[in-house]
Amino acid sequence: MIKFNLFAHLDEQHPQVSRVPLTTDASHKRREKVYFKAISYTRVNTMEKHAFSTMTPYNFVGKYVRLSRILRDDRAVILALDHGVEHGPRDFPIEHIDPHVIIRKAIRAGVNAIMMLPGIARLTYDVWAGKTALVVKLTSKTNLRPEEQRLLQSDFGYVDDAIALGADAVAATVYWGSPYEDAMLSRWFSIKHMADIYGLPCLQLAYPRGPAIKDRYDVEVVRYGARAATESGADLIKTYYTGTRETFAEVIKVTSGVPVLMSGGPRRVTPLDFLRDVENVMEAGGRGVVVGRNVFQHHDVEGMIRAVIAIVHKDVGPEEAVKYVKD
Ligand code: FBP
Repeated sequence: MIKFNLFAHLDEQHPQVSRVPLTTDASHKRREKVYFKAISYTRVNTMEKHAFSTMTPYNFVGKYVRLSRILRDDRAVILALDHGVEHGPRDFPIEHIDPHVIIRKAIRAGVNAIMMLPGIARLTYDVWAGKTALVVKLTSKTNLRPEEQRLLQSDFGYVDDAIALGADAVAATVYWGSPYEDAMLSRWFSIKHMADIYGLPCLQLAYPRGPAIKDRYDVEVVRYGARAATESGADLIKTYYTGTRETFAEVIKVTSGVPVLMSGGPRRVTPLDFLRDVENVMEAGGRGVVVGRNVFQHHDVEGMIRAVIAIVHKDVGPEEAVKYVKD
């Protein structure tokens, strides 16, 4: 989560901690934990507290606080619910056409966060407020557009809207390789610029897609997108599953510790097929999933989410986890 030593100013006061080199994610986490503990409790002396409170910007703390509402034990299961625009209402089985129904079930199952567009967040706050974290997606497009325009996502709200809604993070898509990459990057950076000011983490849907890309799930292509997302300052990356544990591990390697979450994708033939993918992602070093169709197109949304949570958070195997799902 923390990619560089934001606590450099506290190192001098903690030589025993700062001696440990910051080479891995775990070492970053350890140092961050020690310092947070140090500044949180009265057993530190006033000088240290003073140093922290005067040198750590508010927005850093805000980003940390919000990320920790989404990532539990450094991992997350996020429900994606922007399909009404991205694909149209036909993505939803009739029993799940009302977003309240899906959200209620997802919350009962214990989902860590829900990613949705501002309009749906507004309509459903009575269900999710105070029960799960909110990721507001600020770009989208419909498939009603002419085909060539579908490689571009438009503004679907602003960072102010996300803040007004009480968001814990914002999200935006970048189609790496699109002829509109330039416009999407401008959008990404204007969102990120505002979000950074207010301490809102930015999730990037890093989707390689464009005329030069023959196979968007190819490991080289996904790796490239994930690396580009890292270099564009994403706090969380959501990207395509490359089909195997080994190839997905290659993707994880290029993000320098920025958490990578698997994008669910079209519904798999059986729940077990999907749960096996989730296990592979976790074994490869992924930090969880952002999933839509594979859970809400199943009649047992709750069971599917419970099964995914069991794998992501409890290291349960897919054959065991699938028992949560009712046929
Ligand atoms: P799924 O789990 O259903 O694939 O949802 C992930 C997601 O990125 C959604 O956020 C978005 O609506 C959809 O996939 C976009 O799908 P497509 O691949 O058709 O652009």
